[in-house]
Amino acid sequence: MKAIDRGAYTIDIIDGGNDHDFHLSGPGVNKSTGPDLVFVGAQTWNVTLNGGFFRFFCDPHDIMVGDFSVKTPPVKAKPKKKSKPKAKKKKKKR
Ligand SMILES: [Cu+2]
Repeated sequence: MKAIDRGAYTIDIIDGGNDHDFHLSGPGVNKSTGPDLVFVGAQTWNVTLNGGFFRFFCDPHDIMVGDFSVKTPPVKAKPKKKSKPKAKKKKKKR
């Protein structure tokens, strides 16, 4: 499966048939070129993909399907901060 970086994407879709749609589904995204399938033409979507497993498919046709994953950043443990006592500034004597 193809894995892509997370981020904002512009997707150019050409839906060429009045008995198909293009449907993208994954965490935070569930969008299609039209539930009634009759749309024919181009659409541009701006989507933010934040990680996880995504499927794209044509609703009425099981074989028109694909998938990809969006990389999730590794969870970094926060380094423990050692609190160093700040050196006190010496007051200058005038
Ligand atoms: Cu189809």
